[in-house]
Amino acid sequence: MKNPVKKVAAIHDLSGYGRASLTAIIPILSSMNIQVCPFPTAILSNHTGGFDSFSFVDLTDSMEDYMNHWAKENIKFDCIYSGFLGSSKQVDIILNFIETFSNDSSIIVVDPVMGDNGKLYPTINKKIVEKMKILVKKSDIITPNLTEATYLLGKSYVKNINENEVKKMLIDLSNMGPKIVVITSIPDTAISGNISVFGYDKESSEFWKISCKHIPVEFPGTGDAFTSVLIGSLLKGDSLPIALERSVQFISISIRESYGYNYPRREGILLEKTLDTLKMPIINSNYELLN
Ligand code: PXL
Repeated sequence: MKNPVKKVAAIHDLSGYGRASLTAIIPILSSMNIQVCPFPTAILSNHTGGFDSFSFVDLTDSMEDYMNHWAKENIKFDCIYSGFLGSSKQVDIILNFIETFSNDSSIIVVDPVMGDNGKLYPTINKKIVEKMKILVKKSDIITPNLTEATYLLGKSYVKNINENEVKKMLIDLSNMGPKIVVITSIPDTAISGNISVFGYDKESSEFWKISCKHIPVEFPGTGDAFTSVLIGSLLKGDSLPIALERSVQFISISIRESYGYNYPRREGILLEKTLDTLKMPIINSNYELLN
């Protein structure tokens, strides 16, 4: 049976405050006319980026029971999208989830949410990094930022990286399993003041680059927003470069919308002001095919 509305299983934490993970993913995909079914990995009072403290309930022990009730309903998802994990053990549960709830046309997206700016987030440990590599093997698409890409490859983080080095990382990551690899948050050394996203499609051997002006401010949750728009766009049938461009545009528009207001950056981008732009046709004027 074809789903009348595309369904995404979203395997992420619920952080009550701060517009990250599920509180960004649900409104974005819903605005793109896609149903989100959350499979929560942990419940936090707020995300861990920029707040002095947070409560953290790891849901590992309840996840099997939770998904067994879905299994009885014989649900199949058009996309299974995982992100922030509460423990390394959750990888085994997610592998089982993929087996149970996917069919031949489902896309498996792993955003290996582990860190940023060269460092791991406070609840992420080496065991989670190791298990994330196993999850990546089973994916069709991964969307690490530069920090997460280096952790997956066991490399050290360097901010100044040239295009050939990025291409090598994309190929090395795709050799771990996924057909499509996207690396975000790459400072553009060739054009100073720009930041880029690179995508690689293993089947067509094409490398795509989408750049935009770097606005010198960091908002937590933008990685979750980026991958959500990418998934929404791909599920609507857009090509990879157009989906990448739409995602870059949405993040760029949202940062510009938010930047001018005086509020704590840890509260994330002002999604509520920009969600409507997801309904607009995209004018793709930016993507480049690299040779
Ligand atoms: O946006 C990634 C993310 C997800 N979940 C939690 C986080 C973060 C980033 O800080 O703390 C709990």
